[in-house]
Amino acid sequence: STGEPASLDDPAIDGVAFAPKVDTLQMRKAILAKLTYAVGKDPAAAKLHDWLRATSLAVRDHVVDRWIASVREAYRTGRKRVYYLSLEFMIGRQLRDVSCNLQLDAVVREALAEIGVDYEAMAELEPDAALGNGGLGRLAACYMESMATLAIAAHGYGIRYDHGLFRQKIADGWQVELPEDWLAFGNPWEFERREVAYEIGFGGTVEASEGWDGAVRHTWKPGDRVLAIAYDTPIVGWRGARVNTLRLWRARAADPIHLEAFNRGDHVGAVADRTRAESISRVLYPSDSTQAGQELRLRQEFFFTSASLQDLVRRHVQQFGDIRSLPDKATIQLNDTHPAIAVAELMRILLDVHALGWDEAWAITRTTINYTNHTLLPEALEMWPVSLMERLLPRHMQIIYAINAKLIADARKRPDCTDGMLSAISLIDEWHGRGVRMGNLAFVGSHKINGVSALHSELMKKTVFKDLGALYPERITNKTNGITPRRWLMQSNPGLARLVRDTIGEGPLDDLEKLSQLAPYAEDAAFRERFMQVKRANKERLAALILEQIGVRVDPAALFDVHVKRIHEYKRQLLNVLETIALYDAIRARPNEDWVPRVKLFAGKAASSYTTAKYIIKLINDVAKVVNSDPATRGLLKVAFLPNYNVSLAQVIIPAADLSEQISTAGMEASGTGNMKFALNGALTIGTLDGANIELRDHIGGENIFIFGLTAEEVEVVRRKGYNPSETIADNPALAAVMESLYAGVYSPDDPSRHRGTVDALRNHDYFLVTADFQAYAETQRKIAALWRNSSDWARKAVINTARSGWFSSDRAIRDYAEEIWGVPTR
Ligand code: GL9
Repeated sequence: STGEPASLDDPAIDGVAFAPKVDTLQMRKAILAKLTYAVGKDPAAAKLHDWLRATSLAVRDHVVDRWIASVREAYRTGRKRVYYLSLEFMIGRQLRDVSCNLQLDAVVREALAEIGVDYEAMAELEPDAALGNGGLGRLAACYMESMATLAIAAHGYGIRYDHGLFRQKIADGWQVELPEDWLAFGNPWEFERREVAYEIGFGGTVEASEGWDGAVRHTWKPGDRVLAIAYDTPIVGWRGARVNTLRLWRARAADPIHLEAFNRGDHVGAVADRTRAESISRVLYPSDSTQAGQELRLRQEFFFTSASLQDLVRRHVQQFGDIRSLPDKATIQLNDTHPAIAVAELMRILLDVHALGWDEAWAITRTTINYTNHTLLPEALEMWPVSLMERLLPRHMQIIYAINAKLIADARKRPDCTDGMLSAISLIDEWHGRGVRMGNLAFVGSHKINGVSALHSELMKKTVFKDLGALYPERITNKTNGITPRRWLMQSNPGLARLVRDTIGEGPLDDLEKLSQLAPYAEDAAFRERFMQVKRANKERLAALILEQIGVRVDPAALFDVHVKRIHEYKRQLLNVLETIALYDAIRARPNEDWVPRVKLFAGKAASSYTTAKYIIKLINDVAKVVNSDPATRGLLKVAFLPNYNVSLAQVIIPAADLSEQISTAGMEASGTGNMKFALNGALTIGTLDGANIELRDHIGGENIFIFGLTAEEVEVVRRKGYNPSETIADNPALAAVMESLYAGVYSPDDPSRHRGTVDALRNHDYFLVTADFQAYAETQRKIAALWRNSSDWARKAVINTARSGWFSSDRAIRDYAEEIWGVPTR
């Protein structure tokens, strides 16, 4: 009932834009057929969930046609494939994304309208695939979409977690974590591949024997084994340019049950092994760079890395016959160090399974693998205890020691070699009770190592990879992050997308940098009016959501000042809250001043073990409670914390923002990607010179962004000299008053000491330099208020933000990876 079978060998998959030809009538019939025969429901009895499933399946048929064509094309042309290994893929909802990219959105909408189903309400029922924590996981999702858009033959590899990132509830102002259950109603977007199963070993022993050629061969005899089962999700590129595969692994026990134990009456013990094995793919590691449940995490990392490498090596050998050509036909991108064990696992496969010699195996490994670093935060640099590694992965530890010996020997040959250098580059850290430095392992095993913004890449060379970078300077490169405009403009902000199209045509849809053609319209009053009308409509929608979710009424005419991202001290939600309190004090002190009505909107999750971050959430809610119920600031200031920030909520919040808060301590946010999404949607940014904010300023112009605060270099100097926050506080009466009121419990009358720890930390150490940047931040906020009063000037800058953020498309980022790291063509 859908698609022409002939499209399976569609030559257009080589790069020509394509749209399935299907009319509303055909789509309606297809949806009804799916409802009847796949869902098994009578239309008269169908619930919205049933329609969602039927619609997804009807749309999916069009995806499958393109998918099969894409796979065939890769085999036919024998081209190089990109393998993107990531422990996180935060892909969000699929229906709108897929329909938009296949240009089926209008047809689906009309077909459902004819049936009498509310598309918007139905689409809301789809759960987010939240298989990630934050920026790193969302980046992987944007990159998968751009790789398909640019017609790169790419495969994503990760874990199919039963439970994605926890659901956040706010109870009495505190974060409460609830399990997330995205698979509860099944998942129409995945295809289970029972036949694609690999054994993943853990523990056991290594046997050495002499091979036919006299060389020593090692055989790893794992103590236990888990099966990795593949689940494939098609990833559709813009205009169906290509459909790639996201292959996620699920852990299964080799033996589902111990029958003997069961028959003995031990009904629980009979499935204990199974439960243990399957726990590997049970939950997404909830941490955002904090410590935790070590062994299971290491098992997860090895599990998905080994399955992915076995799979790609099998595919390569099957197609090309010879493992030696792997680097010509495959390139592997490690998304952070989580899959860094790939360096040792690929070596093991080449040495022990394919019987290559060390040098040849090492050359193949080192030309095939690349590594992206996403953070310089020391607590996020993975280091596994040597004892744990030796127990769980004995063969890999042998290989790591051998790599290390050669690395050290090479370094010793250098005239400038020092002991300090040797201990810094070593794969083994001897300082903290012996650990394997996964960052160093990833570095030495990689062809290219990239940071995610210009500043971050430079800092990488000066900090974590100072010595390795000096040894191998040609390896470090920068690839500034990007975001997909399909999700972050077309789907999330259809009003703006329509305005762009009406004004400058289709160009930006295929090349986001063509948005620059919008720039002259910043001077056109009628255009600005339409631009701000779109913003206004988005704000009304968000205002309705805020009211519905937390019962706070906000005025869509107010300045929407938005701070949404993971809650972390370095992201400095606290700086924003302190300034909010200062503003509240000022309004009450001078009620007759011409205040700009403002809504301070926050959202974000705190890692479950990160107590300080949880107190920040509670503080925001405490402040909200006081401010929102005070008649003195009615209509002038509202504070709102929206629970359960995720991709879908971001898609509603970001298009409605006037002001984007990107205020991390300079040098600490590797890139940020929210900053790009906001600018694209016409929000102005208040930000520090950190991460990609710097490049954002360079592209949109210093006059269209509000930069404040210490630079990364200044932060370094201030910290080195020893910062004294109490002096800064004493010099700033407004800040001092804020600190005192917090300390006195003005915002926590039920527990006056609740926020004293926060105040003490700021007064005594203030590692994140909140107080140091307070004055500059507060002054910049007043400038922003002044600009807001001149609505045409504000609108001009908003338009320019949209017009000049095309460079931040993930298509640009992926093109750079393709040309400079992977060596694969793009369309
Ligand atoms: C991060 C960085 O902190 C961000 O600045 C960066 O934009 C993204 C993507 O490169 O990667 N690194 C990291 O560990 N996280 C990031 O967001 N954390 C999470 O994803 C939770």
